[in-house]
Amino acid sequence: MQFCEDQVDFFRTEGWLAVEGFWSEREVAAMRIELERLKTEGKLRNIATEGDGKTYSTTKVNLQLCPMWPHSELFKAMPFAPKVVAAIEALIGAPALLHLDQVFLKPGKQGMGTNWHQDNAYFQIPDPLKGTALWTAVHDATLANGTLNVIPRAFVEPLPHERDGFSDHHIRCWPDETKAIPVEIKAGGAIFFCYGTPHATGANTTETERAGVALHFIHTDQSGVARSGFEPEKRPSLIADAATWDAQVARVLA
Ligand SMILES: O=C(O)CCC(=O)C(=O)O
Repeated sequence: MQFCEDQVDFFRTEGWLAVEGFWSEREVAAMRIELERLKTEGKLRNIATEGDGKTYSTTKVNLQLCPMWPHSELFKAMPFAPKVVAAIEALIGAPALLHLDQVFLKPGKQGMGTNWHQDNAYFQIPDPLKGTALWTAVHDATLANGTLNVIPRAFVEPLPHERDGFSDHHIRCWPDETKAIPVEIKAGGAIFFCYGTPHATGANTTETERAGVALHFIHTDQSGVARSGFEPEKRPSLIADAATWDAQVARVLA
């Protein structure tokens, strides 16, 4: 999938970009099967706390696995699908590196949102447009099940962050929420948002789960200064590998 100039301009001006149908139905089906396996094997853990950042919640659930790649050949191959490489290079420039991979899964009714933050509060790269998340909607992401909200054009200003009391490790900020855009997107859609864009997700008030797989990428020239993610010397180069991705999708669906 090649982005047109308008899409790239939109990303660089607004700090985010939504693309419906980025992944095929087959690919989404494979992701769901693989997430089910990881859940059944107990690989996802509840990071929701009671407000003190320490005591785990017994009523609210925010399931996370970070990183995913040691546990899943499918998710290990996903960042190198040729359309991902083309999209990332169009948005942040080439050469690029995989920085981090993770999943956020909110079970029906109990699923808790992730509070406002800028990824760059963690990663600290000098140019927030040279890093981007690719957030994949594994299920239809709606207002009711806690889709992603973004604040457009806010990526240039780093906001003060504090420990988020409702997570065992996250930090959060308090942007002007009147400017927030809730981005509803169908399963298989992708939302790209640069490292400076404030974003948050809501609670899942529906009966069914919703998952988002978040892959983070940086331009190679930011790698020496970027914090966290893969160790700097182990950040995989973004080289397209159609054969491995196609084979993994076929294997999981078989
Ligand atoms: O899906 C979510 O709940 C949170 C996503 C997020 O905050 C991120 O990808 O940085």
